[in-house]
Amino acid sequence: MIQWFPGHMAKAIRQFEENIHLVDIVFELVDARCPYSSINPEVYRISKEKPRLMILTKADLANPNFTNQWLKYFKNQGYAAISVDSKNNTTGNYITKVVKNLLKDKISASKNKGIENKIIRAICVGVPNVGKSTLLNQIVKRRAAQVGNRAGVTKGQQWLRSSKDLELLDTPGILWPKFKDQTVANKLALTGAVKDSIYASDDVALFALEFFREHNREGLMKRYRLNENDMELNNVDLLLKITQNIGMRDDYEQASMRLILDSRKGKLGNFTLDNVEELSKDEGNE
Ligand SMILES: Nc1nc2c(ncn2[C@@H]2O[C@H](COP(=O)(O)OP(=O)(O)OP(=O)(O)O)[C@@H](O)[C@H]2O)c(=O)[nH]1
Ligand SMILES: [Mg+2]
Repeated sequence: MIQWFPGHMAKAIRQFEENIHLVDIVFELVDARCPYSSINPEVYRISKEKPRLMILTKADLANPNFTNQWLKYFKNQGYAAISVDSKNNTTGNYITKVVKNLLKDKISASKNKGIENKIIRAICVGVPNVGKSTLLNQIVKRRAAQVGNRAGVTKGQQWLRSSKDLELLDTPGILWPKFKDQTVANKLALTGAVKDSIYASDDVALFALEFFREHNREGLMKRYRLNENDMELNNVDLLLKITQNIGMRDDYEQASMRLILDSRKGKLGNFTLDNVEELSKDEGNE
């Protein structure tokens, strides 16, 4: 069972609620590799009255066809939605343009009142490690916010100022009190939104194997030198085989972590864990 809701999360949610009235727009970041599972229900509850921009981050690691399907899905739900690779230096200008376009009525209303350069304030929220600070650094074009490849780098809220009339509020990642189900928890753990110390790496590795053997079979076989016979093994035996092939003998926990880190780095290929078609099937059955 993965369950994580320490006190500082509750504090982060409270701060978000306290500051929502200060901003013109909410950047709701979700991970393009699991855009549905990383939607935080708390974000909707707190920000539903505000203009919102859904940003699918890490699109460079996701399956591009799935990203397009998800963008279509969110737009059908009435969201403004875009996907980004925040490693790309053009992303900051792109976001600035999208935001000014979304808020153009508000900006021109201010102009009519004689305010030439209205300051637009945005708050950036999402699960831990989704890329909030990295994205804001791209917009302000300097390393103003600390970033790092683990969940929980940003500890408190911080305003960043861009030269283009934008003020941006970076926030600590938030998870919600109860994950809907363990599949969601596994997806969040695999993509790095949950601290690595609080889940069993072999559980998440077995979940990953189940997914990759079906969806990224070639990438999995190549990375760990697996043959067709190996692919007949059940997940537990396949994990043991991989453990041997990468020279970790019987340390399957360490091998599990390696598998998780390799997949996060894209070493098994691009992937998207959430499938729009499965979702519409589920909704149809309800
Ligand atoms: N490949 C790729 N990596 C990204 C992207 N955006 C962020 N990252 C990486 O993801 C990791 C986390 O980025 P942060 O910006 O610190 O994430 P955060 O959402 O601020 O995380 P917390 O402050 O812990 O909640 C870093 O290693 C970034 O380099 C992206 O679009 N593509
Ligand atoms: Mg951060």
